[in-house]
Amino acid sequence: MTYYTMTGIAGALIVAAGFASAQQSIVIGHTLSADSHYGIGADAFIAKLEELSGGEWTGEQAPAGQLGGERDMIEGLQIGSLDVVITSTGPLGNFVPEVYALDLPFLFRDYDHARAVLDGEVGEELLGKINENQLVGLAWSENGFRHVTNSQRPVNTPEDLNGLKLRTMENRVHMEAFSQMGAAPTPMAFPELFTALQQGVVDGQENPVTVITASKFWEVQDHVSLTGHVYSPAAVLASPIVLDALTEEQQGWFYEAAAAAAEATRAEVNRLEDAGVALLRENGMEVVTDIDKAPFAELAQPAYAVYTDQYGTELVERIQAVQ
Ligand code: EAX
Repeated sequence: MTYYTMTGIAGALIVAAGFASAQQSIVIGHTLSADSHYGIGADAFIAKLEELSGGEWTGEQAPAGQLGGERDMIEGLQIGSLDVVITSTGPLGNFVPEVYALDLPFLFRDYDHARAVLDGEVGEELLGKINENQLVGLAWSENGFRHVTNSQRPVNTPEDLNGLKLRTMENRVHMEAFSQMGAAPTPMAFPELFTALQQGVVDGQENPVTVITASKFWEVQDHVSLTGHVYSPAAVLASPIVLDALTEEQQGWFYEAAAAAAEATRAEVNRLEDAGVALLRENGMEVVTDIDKAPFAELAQPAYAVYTDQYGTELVERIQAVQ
C-alpha cells in the first residue's frame, strides 16, 4: 500500500516536472524564402503557438525546400517525419483528388471570391477531405493568382505560348490547361526550378507575384504577363501522427496558430499585389499588364474535364455560385 502510494506520488512528480520543463519544438516546412509570404505565415504560426502555450512550445522554419519539394513534404506529414507544412495545392490533388477543383483555370473571379470560398462551406468540406487522407488540414492560406514568366518573348495572346517549354507544378489540371493553351508543360518540383530556368532546361514558369519576387526570378526571366490563369491557394497542413499525440487543448493551439499564419500570409499577398508590378519592373522585368483573358480561358476549358469526368460538376458549380 505504502509502496504504491510512494510510486504514485513520485511518478506524478516526475511527470509534472517533465511537462514543466519539456519545451516542445516544431518544424514548419515550405518551399519559399524565410521572408516570403509563407515565411511570414510560418513566423506568425510560431509566435501564436508560443503565446498560447505560455512559452512551452516553440518552432522554427525549414524554408526554401530544405526538406524537399511540396510533394515530398506532404508525404513527410503522412509518415510523421514533419510537423507542419505550408504548401500550394499544386501536388495536393494527388493525395486528395477533390482539391483539384480549386486548381481549375479561370475559376475564381478575384481574391474576394477565392477567400469567400475557402473561408466558407466549400473550404471547410475540403479540409475535411484532407483529413481523410492521413493529413490534417489546419487552415486555408494563400499563394495568389498565377502569372506566366519566360525568357523568350512577351506573352500577349495564347499564340505567344506556342511551343514554350513551361515548368508547371506536378498537377494534372494545370498540365492539361497549358497543353490546351499551346505551351509544352514540364512538371517539376519547385526546389529544382531556379536552376532549370537558369540553365534553360525550361523557358518559363508560372507563379504569383509573391513567389516571383520571393524567388528573385528576375535574375533568370525577362518577361512576365499578368495572365492570372489560376488562383493558387495554400494549405497549412499538420501530421496526424504529431497531432494525435497531443491533448485537445494543444491541438486547439495548432488550429489557432494556423489561422494566424493564414491571416499574416494574406496580408503580405495584399501588399505585394499592390507593390508587386513596380517591384518586378524595378528589377528589370518587362511586365505585360493588359491581357485579354478570354481566349486563354476558352482554350483552357477542356482542363475542367480532368476533374469533372471523374468527380462531377457539383463542387465546381458551388464554387462558381459563391458571391
Ligand atoms: O507554393 O511549386 C510552385 O510553383 C508553388 O507555387 C511554390 O512551391 C509555392
